[in-house]
Amino acid sequence: MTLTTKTTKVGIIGAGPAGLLLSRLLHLQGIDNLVLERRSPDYVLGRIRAGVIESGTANILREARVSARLDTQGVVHNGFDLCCNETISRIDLKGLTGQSVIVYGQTEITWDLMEALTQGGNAPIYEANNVTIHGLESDQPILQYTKDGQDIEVHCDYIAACDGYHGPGRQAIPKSVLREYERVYPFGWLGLLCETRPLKELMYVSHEKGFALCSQRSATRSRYYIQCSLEEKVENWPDERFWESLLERLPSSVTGSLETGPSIEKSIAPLRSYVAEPMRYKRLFLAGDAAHIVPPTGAKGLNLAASDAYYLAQAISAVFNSKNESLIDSYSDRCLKRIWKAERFSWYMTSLLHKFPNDDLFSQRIQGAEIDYVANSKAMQMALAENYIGLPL
Ligand code: RFL
Ligand code: PHB
Repeated sequence: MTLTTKTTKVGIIGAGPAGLLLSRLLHLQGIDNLVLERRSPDYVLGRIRAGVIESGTANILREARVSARLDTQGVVHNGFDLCCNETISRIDLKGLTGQSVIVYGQTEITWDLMEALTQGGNAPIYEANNVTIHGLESDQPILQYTKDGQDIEVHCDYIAACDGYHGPGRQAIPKSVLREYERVYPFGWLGLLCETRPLKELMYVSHEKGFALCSQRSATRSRYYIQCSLEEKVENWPDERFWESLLERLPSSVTGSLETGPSIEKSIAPLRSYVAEPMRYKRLFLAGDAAHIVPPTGAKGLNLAASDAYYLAQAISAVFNSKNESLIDSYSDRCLKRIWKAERFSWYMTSLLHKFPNDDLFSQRIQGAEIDYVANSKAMQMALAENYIGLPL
């Protein structure tokens, strides 16, 4: 087999939100880069994930000049409902903080970024197989991959691993350097996407049968989640069973207005909190889910991926455009400060709203008291709102 050699300033593994956004921001700074993605574009766009965009993330997307559809089709949400059995408390994000969030799917952001990269002549390389990292101890690390039966190596100044939780990037950091922090929750989320009119705002529900969330993608597309056990299989959840379980958990004032319909997609996601430190080793940088996972209850995963990409683009462009290495040296610490606060918030929301199978009665009462406190205290609502809209970049 012949070996083709290429060079680039920044080799990026992964064409999820972190990799695509980093590529776009670097491209706008005139910094040559190459994105390698092992899946096809359709596969990447078929993954149904996040839906809540912080205003800071929206500003990054504006800076990346990929916000035309976000700004016209994204739905601004000024608050959300927090429910416990029949009690509904509105968390007035706008009233409490002066800010809102935008509901706009990760699929749409991914599409907007793919389109911008392709238009800019910097399209990712999809179906790049067996990506491996070499020469991390040198000044020119190498990414090797195969594409259409050809072996290709890319000589890079820097490598950005934006390859998600299971990618090869983090594995390339020696075990003696990496510190890992993890919490695995004893449940998952079963999600259903359907073409029906959603509730007006998002609704997070704590119920004795388990957590539920009513979310949305657009005026005609809804996304719902229910807490499920880790042993559940999607095949055992025909739509009728899903709707029945969801309706059981919602307050009765809402059940009449909930539109049900056939699912377009249904999947189960386990819940995990995870952080890897540091997010840099030599010329390799981790960004997004490659370095950290949050349970989705706080709606922070995509937003953290965006802030990492933003900090990394700033740091790399300072090196190439101003010969200044200070931001690249502080990249990991700068990201981790923000990440740990989002980890705390996501853990808090998860602990507050889910039913923990092994909780004793004392823990259940404490959880009930906490929900009651949030429902009735402006100070608690303020703390929650401030985190939900996103801490400053
Ligand atoms: P991604 O999106 O996982 O992208 C990583 C990419 O790397 C590719 N890859 C490889 N490419 C080449 N070679 C290899 N060996 C490779 N290995 C992997 C993968 O194919 C993939 O394309 O990570 P990134 O870019 O860091 O983005 C992170 C976000 O996707 C994630 O944090 C969010 O989706 C989390 N999340 C939410 N975040 C929010 O901010 N708000 C939300 O409302 C929200 N809801 C959610 C969520 C995640 C969920 N699931 C399924 C985990 C709801 C759910 C149910
Ligand atoms: C979603 O719409 O997928 C979504 C919304 C809010 C969350 C998590 C997921 O907290």
